[in-house]
Amino acid sequence: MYDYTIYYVLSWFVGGISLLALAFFLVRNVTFKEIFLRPAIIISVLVLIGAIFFGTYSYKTYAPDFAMPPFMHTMAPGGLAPYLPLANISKFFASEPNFPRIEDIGADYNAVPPPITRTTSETVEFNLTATEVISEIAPNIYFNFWTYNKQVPGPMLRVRTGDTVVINLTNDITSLHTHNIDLHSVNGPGGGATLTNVVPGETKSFKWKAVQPGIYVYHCATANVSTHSSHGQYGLILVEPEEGLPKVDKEFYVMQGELYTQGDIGRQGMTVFDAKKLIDGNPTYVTFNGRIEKETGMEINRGERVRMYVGNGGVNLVSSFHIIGEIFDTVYPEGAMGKNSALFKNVQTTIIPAGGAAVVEFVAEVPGKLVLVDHALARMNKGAWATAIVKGDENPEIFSEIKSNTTTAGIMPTMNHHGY
Ligand SMILES: [Cu+2]
Repeated sequence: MYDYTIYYVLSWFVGGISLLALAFFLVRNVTFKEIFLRPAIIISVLVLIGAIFFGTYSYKTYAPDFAMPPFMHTMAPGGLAPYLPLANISKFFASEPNFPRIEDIGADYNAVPPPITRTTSETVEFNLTATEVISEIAPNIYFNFWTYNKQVPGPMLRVRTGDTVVINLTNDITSLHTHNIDLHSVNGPGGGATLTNVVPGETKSFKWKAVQPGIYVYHCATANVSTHSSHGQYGLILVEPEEGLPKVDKEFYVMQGELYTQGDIGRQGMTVFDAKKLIDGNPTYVTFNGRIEKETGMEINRGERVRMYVGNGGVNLVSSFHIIGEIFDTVYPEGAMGKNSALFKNVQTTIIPAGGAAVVEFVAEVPGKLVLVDHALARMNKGAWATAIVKGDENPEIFSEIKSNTTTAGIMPTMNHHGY
């Protein structure tokens, strides 16, 4: 995992040594001294160094007080974007052996809690653990994810309107950072964040009443909020309406998220968080369920009615959620549900805001592969896609090929596997 980091450091080290050796040789060389060690040249160089210094000083920007509310940011006063202080880098490497290694960071699309059948309110309790782990964004591209329960997104939670919900949040002893939880389904300061700030090894609890149905995002809201969310700390909680949701055959849990890493997309080895890209809103990777898909995680039988709970952990992009090869017959726009809440019918693409969610439903009429995307399609190149397989017999009434006797060879350009 660190091969590439070692090569990187070595190349700087070897390069630096050779430059020093060259400088040493030149300074000792008589001709060099004769040419360059003259007052005019020395003064020019000093003036240049002075100009660089004052130029850099005059470029001081980003007053922290308008960057965000002062109580919500952790960067040093007057500092730039929240870069890692050098001390944190050494702290990271000292703690690194303790971080759990996770084979597959992606939450299981099928891990949706079963529908609630009871008709009375109860007190429901959830235990979540904030854990900082190491896992892969794609094969051989490693990242220090911050998680709830060692997965991205965190576990999907399900309660019923009227329930009292107890959240116990533990911060794993191996963590380097404070974490908390803000549930958008909570009415109260910080959505619970103010009551759940936990340092490594600590547990805090709070309770709240689920008064409004909907599908809600939860996330870590520790300063810097956007840094925690863009390390993977988000998930969904469904507050079912009292009467429940209509029965479907299959339910899936999907969340779009963003990862900001230094260097170009595809850089191998351990990749480091890039705060500048975060502030600029230019993620290196856009993912469904935490990482680039390894294998199809959703299976549907032809004719089944499917419901997907789709969230957007953000923190910068609005998702234009679409499934290539399907039409949503029903959408709960922005996750709105319950009495007097209107459903959308027959939708091709639905908007899911950063920190928002939607529910989409469809019947899989035709067998084959479905592709979930953010239809801002350049994001597919950054990983924003996932596949679902529909199994079963062909359905020629809905979809079939028309065999033709004429050949199109030589007329249509042949597409290669990249689709160019
Ligand atoms: Cu956090």
